[in-house]
Amino acid sequence: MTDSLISSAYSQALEVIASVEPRIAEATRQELADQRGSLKLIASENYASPAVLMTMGTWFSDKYAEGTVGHRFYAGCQNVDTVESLAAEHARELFGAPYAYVQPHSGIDANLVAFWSILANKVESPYLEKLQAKNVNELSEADWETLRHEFGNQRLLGMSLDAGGHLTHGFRPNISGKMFHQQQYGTDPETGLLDYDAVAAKAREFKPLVLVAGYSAYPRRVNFAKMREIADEVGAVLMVDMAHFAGLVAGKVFTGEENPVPYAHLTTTTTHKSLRGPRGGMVLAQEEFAADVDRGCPMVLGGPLSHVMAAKAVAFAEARTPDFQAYAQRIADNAKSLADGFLTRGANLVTGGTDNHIVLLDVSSFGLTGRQAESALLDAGVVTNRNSVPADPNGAWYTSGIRLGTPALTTRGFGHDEFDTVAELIVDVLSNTEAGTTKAGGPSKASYVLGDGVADRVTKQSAEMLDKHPLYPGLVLS
Ligand code: DSN
Repeated sequence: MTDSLISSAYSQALEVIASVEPRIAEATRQELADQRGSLKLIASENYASPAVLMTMGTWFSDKYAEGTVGHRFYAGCQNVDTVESLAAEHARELFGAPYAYVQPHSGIDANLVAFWSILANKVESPYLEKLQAKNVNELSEADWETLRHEFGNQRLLGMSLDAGGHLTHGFRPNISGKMFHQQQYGTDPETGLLDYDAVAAKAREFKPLVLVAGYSAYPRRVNFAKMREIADEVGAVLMVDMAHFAGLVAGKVFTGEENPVPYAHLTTTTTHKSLRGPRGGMVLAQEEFAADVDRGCPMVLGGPLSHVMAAKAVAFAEARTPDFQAYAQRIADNAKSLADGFLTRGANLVTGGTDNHIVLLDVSSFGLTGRQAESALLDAGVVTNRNSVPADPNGAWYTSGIRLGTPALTTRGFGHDEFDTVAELIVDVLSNTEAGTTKAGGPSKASYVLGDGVADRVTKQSAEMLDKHPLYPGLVLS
C-alpha cells in the first residue's frame, strides 16, 4: 500500500513538473537512476526516507517566518510555530539537549549561529550591552568601531583541515579563519590520532575563546570529556561540530564520553548526513547560550525554511526508533568491514583503520593523487570524494586521499560481505589505474589511464550488489 502510494505520488509529481519544465523532470528521473546504479560512498551523503523527502515538497516553502516561535516578524505563522516547536522538541529528546535551534539552513549556518552566540554571550563590552538593550541609535561610529574590534579580535582553536577538521573550524580562507585569530591543532604525525596532550598544550599557550572539536574526515572517535577539560582549563567555550556523526550519537553508538552533547556548551550539526534527514543544520545548546542562539534569525540567518524544519521533525521521529539505532550500529560495523577489506589487501589507511563511519584511504601507494583516484573510481561507478591526508604533499585540490563513508550503502542494506567486496573493487580499480601525463608530457596530478575492461568488470560486480539492495525498493516511476 505505502509503496504504491509513494510510486503514484512521485509519478504524478513528475508529470506536474514536466508540464512546466520537462528538462527538470527528466533530470530528476535521471538522478534517481544514477543514484540507484552507483556505489555511493561519499561519507557525508545518505538517502532520506520518502516521508522526509515528501515533507520538503509542500507549501510550507511559501511562508516567511523570521523570528522565533511566538515572536515572528511576519503574521500568519501559527502552523510554522507548530512545526518548529515539534522539530525542536524531538531534537531535545533525541539528543538529551537542554535547547535546540532547528532553523539553520546548513552546517556552515549552524556554525555561524554558534559563533555569534559565543561572541554575544562572552565578549564583555559596554557597547554590546547597549546593542542588546536595543539602544542601537546610541552607538556612535566610534562605538561601532570599538565593537567591531572587540568582536573581531577573539581567538579560535580548531582541528586543521588536513588532519580531518572542517573549513568552518578556522581554516584561513574560510570566514571562520578571518573573523577569528585562529590556530589549528593537528594529529600525531606517527599515528594520525588526536593527541589530547598536544591540544591542551596549544590551548594553554593560545588561550582561545572558542575550542572547536569535531571533524569531517577523521576516521576515529573523539573523547569529548577530555576536550571539555581542556576548554575549562583555559576558560574556553567548547563547540562541537557533530555534523558527520550525529546519526551515531542519535543511534546511541557514541555514548558516554564519545557523546558530545552533555560536554559541549554548543553542539552544531547538519541533519542530512549519518542522521539521514533533510538537507539542513541545527544548534544544540546549554541553557546559558539559548537566548543568543535564538537570535540566530535575523542576526545571522535569513528566514527559516519551514518545509525543511518540518522534514527535520519527521527525520528526528524516525531517528528515535530502535530500527534507527540498529542502522547506526551497522554504519560503524560496516566501516570496520570496509577498513579490514582494505588492510587485508595491503592498502594504507590514515590512522590504520576506523571506529566511526569514515575510512580515509591514502592512495599514494598506488602512485595516484586523490583526484586521479576519484576520477578512475567514478568511471567504474564508485562515487567517492578526494580528501587531504595529514600533511598532504598534494594540497587540498589534488590531495593524496579518498574519503569513504558507509551511511548511504548501509541504508540500502549493504552488510559485512558487501563492504568487503567494495574494498576489493576499489583496490581493483586503483591497482589498474596509472597516473597520466600533461599535454607537454610531464607528470600530471589530474589525468589518469584506467586499464582496459576494468570499469566494465567492476560495474558488473557492483550491479549484482546494487540489484540485491535496491534504493527505494517500492518506488516505481510510471
Ligand atoms: N560537505 C561536507 C562533507 O562532505 O563533509 C562538509 O561540509
